[in-house]
Amino acid sequence: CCLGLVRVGGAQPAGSGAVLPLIPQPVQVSTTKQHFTLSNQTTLHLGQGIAPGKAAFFQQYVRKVSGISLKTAKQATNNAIHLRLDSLAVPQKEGYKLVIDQKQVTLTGHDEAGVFYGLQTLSQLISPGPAASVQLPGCAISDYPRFAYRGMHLDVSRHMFPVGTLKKWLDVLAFYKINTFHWHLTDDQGWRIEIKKYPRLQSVAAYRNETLIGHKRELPHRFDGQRYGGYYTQEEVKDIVRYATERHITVIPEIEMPGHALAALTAYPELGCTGGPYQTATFWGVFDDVYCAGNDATFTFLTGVLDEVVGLFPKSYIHIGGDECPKTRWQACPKCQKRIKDEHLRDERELQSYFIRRISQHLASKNRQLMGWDEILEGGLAAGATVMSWTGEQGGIEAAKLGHHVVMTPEKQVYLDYYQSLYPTDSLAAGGYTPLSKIYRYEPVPAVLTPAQARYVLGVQANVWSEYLPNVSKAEYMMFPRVLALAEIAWSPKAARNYTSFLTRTRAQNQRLQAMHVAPARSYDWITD
Ligand code: TNX
Repeated sequence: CCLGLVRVGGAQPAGSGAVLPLIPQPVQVSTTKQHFTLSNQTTLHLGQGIAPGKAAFFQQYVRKVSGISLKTAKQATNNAIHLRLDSLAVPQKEGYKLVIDQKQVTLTGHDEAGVFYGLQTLSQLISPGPAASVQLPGCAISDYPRFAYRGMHLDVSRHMFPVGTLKKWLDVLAFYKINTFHWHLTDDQGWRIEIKKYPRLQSVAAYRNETLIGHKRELPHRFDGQRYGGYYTQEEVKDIVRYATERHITVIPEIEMPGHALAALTAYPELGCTGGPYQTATFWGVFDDVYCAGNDATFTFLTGVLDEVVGLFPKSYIHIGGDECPKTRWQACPKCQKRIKDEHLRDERELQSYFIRRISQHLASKNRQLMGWDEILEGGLAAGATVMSWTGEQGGIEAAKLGHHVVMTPEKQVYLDYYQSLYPTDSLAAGGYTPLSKIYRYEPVPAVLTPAQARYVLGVQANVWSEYLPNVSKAEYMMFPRVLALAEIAWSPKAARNYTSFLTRTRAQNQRLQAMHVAPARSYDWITD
């Protein structure tokens, strides 16, 4: 089909040598015939301003995949990897230059993130496997990201994953230069973050009965009426945030409101319009019972929750969900109707906007910015809100035109809970079809935006909803290698994109994923379009 028509990217200059197995494709690469030999004799020389711990993860990675131990050195020597900071030599934020010749490796970063990403590139050049020495290809790479926001989302409400696994995945995200982890912590099927002020979130909202959930073929062990659930303690949350920060990944927490709130309502039924009783959802979907927008207790509860959340996630955006909120209960609720009247609102859509604005003002008082799914545009967008465009591109386009920041996550293009193949025997997924090629060909900046409007597009994110991901191996099967396509569209220049080259490099990455104990799908072997 169309593979032959894909323009060969400008990133690999004509006449340069072999294609390096890197993902994302750097801005500029040229290769030489020389090689640098990495061995136990190679030292790591940390230049001015680079903290000794900065290269520790790189030393660990090299040891893990090859057995080679690199020592750090204060003095510059031959047979060394030199790390330097120089924001003049590398003017772009998060950018780096990497030069490998026979004698040495020189890595110059614009900032610490740049040095970090250069080390990721260097890590990717190492073929995994035990060895006394590894040959690194001679090259000169100049690189920096296209987008400042390069994200992956993970739903831990429908199914939860261990802290150790989250850390492993954070390592992998960093390896591909993704810098944002959007952590979907609450939903109808379970509340997964410890909030000390509201203990019933832990004892009630964190659990559900497993009788109806899922699909018999995929989840036979779940049809036994057992309780499913759990939550991340505040200590675990802090640990994840610390771990991510060391890897230049920002963690954005999501606390869903006003919809997708059934687990919280089960714990605190007085926050729903009918007063309950409710039951943490035992099947997937969208539920009519949402937080009551006419009850001030709802706002007391949510601001109480958010105050603890703000303390756990320093500096990040706070994502408040905002998607898929049915208005059925609000229509029948005297308190909600009174609020509509008192606040001179036109309808329930404006009531939702009132809800989000009130939360946004609270976050602003804590110096935090609100992020939400594109339904937060309904009834008017809160000042300063950043929009995540998931139902398509329209929400993102509208928000950018209004001068709001936007992250593009359109479901039909980049959802990783959708099928990656058309094989009838493929493992059950949410529906939809987002093969590797489709994600790779997605262009995050909608063509209808003017250059000035396009600047509001911060970047792009892939979303991993976990309804049909009951365990780690299924989650990895769905995430990898598709996350690699996302990583490349988020980082590499548009002109450098070349699907044929991407497939070759993805095959080479398979080994590296396995060295990191990740089991990817082999979706690159499927003819998908
Ligand atoms: C829609 S995407 C949802 C999620 C589901 C997902 C399934 C979004 C903001 N909401 O609650 O898990 O579809 O693909």
